[in-house]
Amino acid sequence: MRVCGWRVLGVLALVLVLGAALPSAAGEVKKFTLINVELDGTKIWLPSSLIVQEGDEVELTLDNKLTAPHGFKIAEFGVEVEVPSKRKSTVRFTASKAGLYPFICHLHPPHIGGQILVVKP
Ligand SMILES: [Cu+2]
Repeated sequence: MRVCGWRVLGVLALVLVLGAALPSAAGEVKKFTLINVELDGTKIWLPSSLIVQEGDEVELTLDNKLTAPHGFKIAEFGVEVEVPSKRKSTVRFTASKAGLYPFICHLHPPHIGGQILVVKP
């Protein structure tokens, strides 16, 4: 009985390892944290490129480290928020169609945005 128990544990451990190694499936919640920083006088949301699969739920935590409010907008997916200074905001949307879509700070056009690449599963 004892050996059998260890075998079960071994199989469970193998399943966990394989599960962690497999690529994530479409339709999962993909979570990212973006940080708003200033480099040489330019404000930037980092990371500036995100990649998800079509159909994914995407959750972005926007961490504004700066001393003024900044915006975050992805027009294609109806995302538009203002993040107060030194605060975090979380937005969630469905990446419903494949393509390359820009994100920007709609409060300050010179503020550097980025892009989200939505690929077919
Ligand atoms: Cu801004």
